[in-house]
Amino acid sequence: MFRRRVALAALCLALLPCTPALAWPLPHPAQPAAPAQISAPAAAQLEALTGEYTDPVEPDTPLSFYGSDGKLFIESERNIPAELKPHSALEFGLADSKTTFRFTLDAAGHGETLVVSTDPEGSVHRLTGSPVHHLFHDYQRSGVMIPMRDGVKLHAVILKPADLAGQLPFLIQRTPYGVDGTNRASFSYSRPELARAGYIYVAEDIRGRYKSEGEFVMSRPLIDHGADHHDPKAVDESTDAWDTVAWLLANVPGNNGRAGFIGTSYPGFLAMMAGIDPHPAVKAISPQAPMIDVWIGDDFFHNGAFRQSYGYDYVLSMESGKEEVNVDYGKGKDGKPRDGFDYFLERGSFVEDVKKSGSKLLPTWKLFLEHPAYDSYWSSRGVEHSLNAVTVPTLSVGGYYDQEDMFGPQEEYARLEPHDANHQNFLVLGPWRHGFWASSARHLGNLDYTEPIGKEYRAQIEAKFFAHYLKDDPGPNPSSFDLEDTASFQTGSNTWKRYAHFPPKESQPTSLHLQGAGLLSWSNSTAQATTSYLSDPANPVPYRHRPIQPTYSVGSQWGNWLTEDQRFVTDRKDVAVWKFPVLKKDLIVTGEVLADIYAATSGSDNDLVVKLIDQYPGDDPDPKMRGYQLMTNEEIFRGRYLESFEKPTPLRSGSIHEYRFSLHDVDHVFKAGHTVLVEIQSTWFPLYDRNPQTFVPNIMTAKPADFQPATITIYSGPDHDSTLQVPLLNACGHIECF
Ligand code: PG9
Repeated sequence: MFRRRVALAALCLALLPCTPALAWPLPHPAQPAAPAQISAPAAAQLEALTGEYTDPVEPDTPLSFYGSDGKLFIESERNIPAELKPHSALEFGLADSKTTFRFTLDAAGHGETLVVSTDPEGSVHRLTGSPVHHLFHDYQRSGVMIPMRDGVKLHAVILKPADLAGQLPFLIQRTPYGVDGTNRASFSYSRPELARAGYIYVAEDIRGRYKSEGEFVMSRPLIDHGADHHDPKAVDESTDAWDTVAWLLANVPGNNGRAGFIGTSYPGFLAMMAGIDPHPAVKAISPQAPMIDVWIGDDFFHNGAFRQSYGYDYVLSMESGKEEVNVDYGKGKDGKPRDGFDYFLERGSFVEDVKKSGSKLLPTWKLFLEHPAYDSYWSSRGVEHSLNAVTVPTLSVGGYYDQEDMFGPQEEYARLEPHDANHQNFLVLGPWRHGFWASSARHLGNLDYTEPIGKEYRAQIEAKFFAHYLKDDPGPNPSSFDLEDTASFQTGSNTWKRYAHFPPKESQPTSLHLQGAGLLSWSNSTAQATTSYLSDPANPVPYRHRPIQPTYSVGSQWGNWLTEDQRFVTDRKDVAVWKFPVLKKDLIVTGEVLADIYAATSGSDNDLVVKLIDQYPGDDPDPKMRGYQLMTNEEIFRGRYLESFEKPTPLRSGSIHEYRFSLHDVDHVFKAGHTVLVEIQSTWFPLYDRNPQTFVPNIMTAKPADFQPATITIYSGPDHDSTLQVPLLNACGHIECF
């Protein structure tokens, strides 16, 4: 979930870096304890604190403090000026939040450091210069109810910059997560570059959410646009986008007749919908981490494997009412918050999760229970089937470490690319978690990008994209939009790359063979070999370090799990490992990684999880990365769907089956001195429900006795050559050079 009305800690985990600069405004601030009344500080005291304070670890959103009229103010690039209330001579707070700012003074009595109470890392900001002032337009807010063709009215907030003359385009975000908190401060905070550029910003509650009328349908299927476009009762997110644009053009003066859509995740899907059969005024869309198909590869299933903890948590949060509710796993016997691993293991299967939830049967839970396979209920929600034209310039944005919708943006770009005769299909990929390009951080978990890549993307690509296609005057040449096709922040080398197509034509799919004895090699071995492990559903492999908190709870580690060091599971007996010799030369892997694995099970159903890992050397200059096992690609496939996603079939026990599936795109340099690992396992819990490993018609209702250990055997050698296809950009003629 991209944007939720949650406390700061959850907000900064889910979306933005936990830097104090982003600690406010909160949409619904918690009520602070009333501070004792302190008399106003003297002007000289305020003067002593004046300055710009920078977090040395995340230096790209410094905080500026200055005195005016006997009051202390704070602002930053993304925070409009706000007055601070004195709690003591050196501690100040914001009127509407619990955030406090505590200064220390140097020997001369001038501000030296600053600690912001909400910064979980406890980082200390240091005085780095004079306060800096930023441009914030005078966005005036109004709330409206916009009628749709079927009479349902949708609630929207409009922000119009009163200080800008001339006609402006609309920038629209439609969302299920509530727009009441949208105002000048929140727009500047969440999209500083676009707010500064000046748009008529519109945020709209979709059907059935928050203050909008009508019924909410999760991932609402598209109607038949050929047939139904003029049927006033046939509505979907595309017609709602159309009707919204039509109403805005007619009712909001000062517009230039153009509209753009932007959004991340669910709002990304909604931005994509605005581009399907678009209103003629829609001139640009940027679907960011959109879900494309929640059964094939996004939020709820991956290749048929059910995302149990996510499907449970998200649906409970979203469908319990018109607004999100918090999900809680309760307390364990020790009185501590319950570990999600135990919570789901004890319940057994999804039907038990639902029964014991204390909630009524929610619509999407019902769908999970009654339609576990890819039938028309799911395929009708799959947007990829409708992506057969680039109707408007489209900027898809995705993260290589997106824990929710990694598949969506990659698939959207790939589906549109063959139809892109006019070069209007663009892609930006970077090593971000879900939506993390909204932050200006240089770090993601333990990863150090060395630059604020989100900020660079927003300023150099996103802002220019919308200016180019929407504004009457997009600005002088140096600021023009110049992306040919794809921009990717390549990990390992930590550099931005631009490609005329993704994957670049030069990248060559190359087989990495899983040989016997745990060896990875560019050549196939002449001898047949097998690698086996016992997969026991009673003791599944955790997908991330335990304890596992509810997905979006305060302090949840959900956001960064794809970047976690895999050493916590590599030595398990139910994880098979193949290793490449230490690299002599950098290995540049750019494009889609494919798994092609020959495997057998002693049971009649199974899951295969395949991970490609960059193992750092033991003497890496960064102490926290020494020996680190960083996943670059990973995916799961549920064996019952090998023949068909629509009709699951049992696997023949002992027979060898070929599992061929995508591990998605990557742009990574495995550096000389590093090692490449491939790992295969058959559980990844509780993100994925456990496969009973004995075929049952519906895994959602599997009984405890159905869950059985099974021996999984992976084959290597001439007849059954298990490989990973890796797209090499720097193949050096003789592949052994690595
Ligand atoms: N990943 C969230 C979601 C989107 C669509 C369907 C279900 C979940 C989100 O962040 O909005």
